Amino acid sequence: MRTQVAIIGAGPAGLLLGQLLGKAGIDNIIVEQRSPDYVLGRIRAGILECGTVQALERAGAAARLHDEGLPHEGIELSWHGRRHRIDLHALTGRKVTVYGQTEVTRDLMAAREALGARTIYEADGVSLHGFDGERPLVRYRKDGSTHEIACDYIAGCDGFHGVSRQSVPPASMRQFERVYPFGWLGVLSDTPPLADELVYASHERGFALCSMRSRTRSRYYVQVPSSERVEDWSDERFWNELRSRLDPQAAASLQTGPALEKSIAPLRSFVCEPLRFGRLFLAGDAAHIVPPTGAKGLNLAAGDVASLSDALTARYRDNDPAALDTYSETRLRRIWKAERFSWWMTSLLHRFADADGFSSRIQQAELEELVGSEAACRALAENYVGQPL
Ligand code: RFL
Ligand code: PHB
Repeated sequence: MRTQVAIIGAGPAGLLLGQLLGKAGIDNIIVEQRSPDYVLGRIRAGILECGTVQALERAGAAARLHDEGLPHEGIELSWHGRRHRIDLHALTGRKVTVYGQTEVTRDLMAAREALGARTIYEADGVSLHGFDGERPLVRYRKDGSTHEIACDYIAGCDGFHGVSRQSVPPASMRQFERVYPFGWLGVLSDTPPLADELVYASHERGFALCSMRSRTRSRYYVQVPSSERVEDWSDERFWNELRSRLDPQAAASLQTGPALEKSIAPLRSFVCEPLRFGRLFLAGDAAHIVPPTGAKGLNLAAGDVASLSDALTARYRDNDPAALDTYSETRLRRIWKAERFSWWMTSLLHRFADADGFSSRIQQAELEELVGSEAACRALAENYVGQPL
């Protein structure tokens, strides 16, 4: 087989890139190790920045998002028994949209099918070759035989554990990492959301987040130590823990129900530099991870592939490689801004088991500053809503 761009991974980054390239007339094949149902079964992000919505519009995959997505103009902080609203729209003129990553993925899969573009699901043993030269190659096994895709470029969109970044000689890259000593235990339930907007709670017992997928489906998280096992969390234990971390009014209005999904996600900050190795480009979680506190992961991935598709389009249409040459540097500036914000929001709202008295007082002073200062709220709001494309 031959194509112009071979894309590794059919998560939101790979599917969106494929769609943007397809719309620009650039042939591409996606190679994914899992089945479509497996990909759709992963419950992850819920908040889209306006730039991500714009990218999905450009990809021709935003119709349902506009029908069913919930525009949100603010978020709430629950702290010391009270809730404090941050008016994102008044502070920045922008909103965010609540629309699940699962739905984004579903819409992109449908759009890809309508374009008639090729996706190879359940590809085993995917390997990348020759990206340091002129003729890159992707090899994989399926149905008992080995297949090869010859291409001009490879886009590594295969997430944090993918093969793309691991194919680069370690001496050619630098990696920066922080692993946090806790994770998020998440529950999805068919119950009405706690409030009209997301509630981020900072409490002595730990962080909690009340989010949603629709007016009838909620998504909740509580901070747990990294050593915790999901099997030890009955629904009842989860709801009691969540309730104990909310202000009294929120706790009283929490509606509980059976968990449709329950899982623990570790929290990590990670960046790999650079993002380009010859004809291989990394995008999304393959290149960087943020803790979910700032709701940035999916949005960064969308920003990466929007910029990569523009760069590849300039290369093919105008024979202009300038944007491909600056992709890594340009994106890394944005990525580090999101890394800083996500790290800061995580540090602000979570309980650290090893925090001494000084660190705890500084954390409390910073929360005090936030709820009392419009300038501090604006800084948070600008980072939270993100930039248009
Ligand atoms: P993905 O989604 O991991 O997709 C990668 C795909 O590559 C496939 N793959 C391979 N394919 C072929 N060969 C291989 N060797 C392969 N190895 C892997 C995988 O099967 C998969 O299909 O990465 P992508 O596309 O870069 O997308 C990134 C986002 O998924 C991620 O950043 C967000 O989910 C992060 N995130 C959030 N981001 C937001 O913007 N807003 C949020 O509100 C938000 N909430 C969250 C989150 C992530 C969470 N978890 C579980 C870490 C909440 C949570 C709890
Ligand atoms: C979610 O709904 O899954 C979600 C929302 C906001 C975050 C993280 C996750 O900051």
